[in-house]
Amino acid sequence: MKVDFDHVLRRVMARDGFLEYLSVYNDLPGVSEKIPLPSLPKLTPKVTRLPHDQVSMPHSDPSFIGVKAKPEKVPPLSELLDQGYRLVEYDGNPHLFADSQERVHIAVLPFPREVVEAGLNEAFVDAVSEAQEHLDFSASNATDIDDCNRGDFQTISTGISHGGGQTEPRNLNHTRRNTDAIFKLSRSSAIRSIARWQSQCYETWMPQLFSASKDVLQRLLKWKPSLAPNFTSSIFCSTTYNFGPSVVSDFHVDHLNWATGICAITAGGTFDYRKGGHLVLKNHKLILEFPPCVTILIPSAMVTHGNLPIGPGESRISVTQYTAGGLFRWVDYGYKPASEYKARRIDAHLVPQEGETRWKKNVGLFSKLSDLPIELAS
Ligand SMILES: O=C(O)CCC(=O)C(=O)O
Ligand SMILES: [Fe+2]
Repeated sequence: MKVDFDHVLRRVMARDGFLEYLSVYNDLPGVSEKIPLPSLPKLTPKVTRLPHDQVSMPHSDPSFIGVKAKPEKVPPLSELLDQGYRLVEYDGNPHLFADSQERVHIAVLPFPREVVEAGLNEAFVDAVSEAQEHLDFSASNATDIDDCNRGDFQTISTGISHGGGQTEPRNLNHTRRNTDAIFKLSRSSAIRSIARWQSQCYETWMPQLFSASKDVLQRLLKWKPSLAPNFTSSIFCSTTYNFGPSVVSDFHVDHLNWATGICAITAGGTFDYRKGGHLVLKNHKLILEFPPCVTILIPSAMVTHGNLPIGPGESRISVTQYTAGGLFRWVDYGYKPASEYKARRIDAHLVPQEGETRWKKNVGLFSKLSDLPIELAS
């Protein structure tokens, strides 16, 4: 019998007191001064404190996107350990990494057990493999083995985007054939549940950043109702599917993502997560064990990240959701291109210094541990 994973997830979320975020179309238009925290029972994540202050992380001058960097190979585990990297084992519980200001910076989050036990990983792999058979990776907004700049694997991106020469925000274009395959994939119950869970994780652990991302999506939908989000249950504007057999990314930053925004990554496949597939974070010298059906939230425009290889005969896929920084710029600049916005301002010389103010304000949206409904082990 076919399992509806999204239904199982919603049932578990309702039971556990998660705020069910039903639709991105709710509460339009949506900025509220005070961000209500999800009505969760106290959670007891593990917390690791990092010595870094997020304010000193890399960002572009106007602070909408990150800084472009050339991808490079991730050194082998033994070399990373020699360089002083720390291996972080996965123990099945939520694990938060906070910066020196006690702000949640990175989160490693298991999927609810009931959904995994219902066979999520297998269904995720099946849905992605089936789409891969039908997709044409030589078409636009897809990358083939040879030209994917994050590693040797095929990818396809879909959703609302802005940047890279587009005159205004729009849905990424796909051929008829790819549109059909993406539609089928994104309607599969495995992918719908992953999309919902990724957005829910963002809301739970970084509620203010979540709210800013939701606000941008809602404003965009109001500005141009023909824009179509990938999922009604997720506030992220874009999704990238990374196809197997071996998704092992080089060290990279996703510099076009919102400078302080989160990329939610969920892994799948058949591999020994104690031996490979780890997410390596260069800025923090961390090597995170990353099993199938675990979701990791990272600010992917500021943190250089990549994977360790998996073993021969193993397979690994991943799906990510994020929002492009160009979309935040479009909304902040009054739904105009940056050139037009600056040309209309008589005090255009102030625009660069406003970038620094924006950066500090947005870094302040990462939740403080003390603001979250959590119990910290003393
Ligand atoms: O698969 C992963 O763990 C990382 C994927 C990633 O960083 C990306 O798609 O940008
Ligand atoms: Fe990435």
